[in-house]
Amino acid sequence: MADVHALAAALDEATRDVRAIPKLTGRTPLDVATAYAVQRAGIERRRRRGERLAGVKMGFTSRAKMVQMGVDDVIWGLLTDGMAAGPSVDVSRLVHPRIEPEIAYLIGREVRSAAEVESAVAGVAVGFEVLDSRYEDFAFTLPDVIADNASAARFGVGAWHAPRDLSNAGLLLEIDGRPVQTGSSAAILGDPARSLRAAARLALGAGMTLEPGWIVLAGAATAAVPLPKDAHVRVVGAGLGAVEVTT
Ligand code: OOG
Repeated sequence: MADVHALAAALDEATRDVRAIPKLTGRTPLDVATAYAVQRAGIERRRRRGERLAGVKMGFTSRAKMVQMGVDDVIWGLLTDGMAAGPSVDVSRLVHPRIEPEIAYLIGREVRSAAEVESAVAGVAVGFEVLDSRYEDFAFTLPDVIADNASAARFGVGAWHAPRDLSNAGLLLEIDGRPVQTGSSAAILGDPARSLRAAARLALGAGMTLEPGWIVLAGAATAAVPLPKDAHVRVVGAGLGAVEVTT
C-alpha cells in the first residue's frame, strides 16, 4: 500500500527545495485513484501553509501534449494563489520549467452540475502555464504526473473578456519577440469548452465544486517549451489580447 502522505511530503519537499526526485512509480506501485489522493494531500499541505485554492488546471487535453509527454488520458490538477505568476516568474525557484499557452475561464458563480458550467462563466482570457515536473528528466507515468499535481507550478492570465465561442482561436507563444509555438484552441479537445465541462465533472466527482472567482485553465494547445532565465514571454490569443511575463 502506498503511503499517500509520505509521497505527498516527498513531492512537496522537492518543490520547496527546487530538487528533482525519481518518479514515484519507480519505488511503489501507484494507481490513478491513489495518485489523486497524493495530489490532494499535497494541496492540503499548501493550504496549511496559508495558500488558497484558485482554480483547476486540465492537462493532456491536446494531441500535441499527449505526444510530447507520451501519455494518453486527460488529467486535472488544482491551482492555488501561491502559484499565481505576477509580472515575473523567478525560475531559480523551479527545477526545469516549461511554458505553454492556455485558454482560461473565470467562474462567476458556484457550479453545481457540469451541464451548467458554461452559463457560470464570467469571462475568458488568454493565459499561460509554467509547468515544472518534480521528477528527474521531466519523465513520468500517468499516476506519477497526477500525484505531482499535473506538473503545475505557476500560471498567469491576461485581461478578462466577455464569454464567447473559442472553438477556433489562434494562440501564439513568443519568447524574446520570436514566435516559438503557434496553435489553435481547437486543439484542446476540439473546443476548450469541452475541457471546461470535464473540469466541472471531475471536480464534482471528487466532491468539490468550481467556486466563484476560480480560474479553469483548459490545457495547452501546443507543446510546452523550456522557460529560460532573463526571458520576456508574450502569449497572444486571437481576439483576447496578450499576457506577458518576464523571468
Ligand atoms: C503535465 C501537464 C500537462 C497540459 O496542458 O497538457 C498540461 C506535463 O506535461 O508536465 O498541463
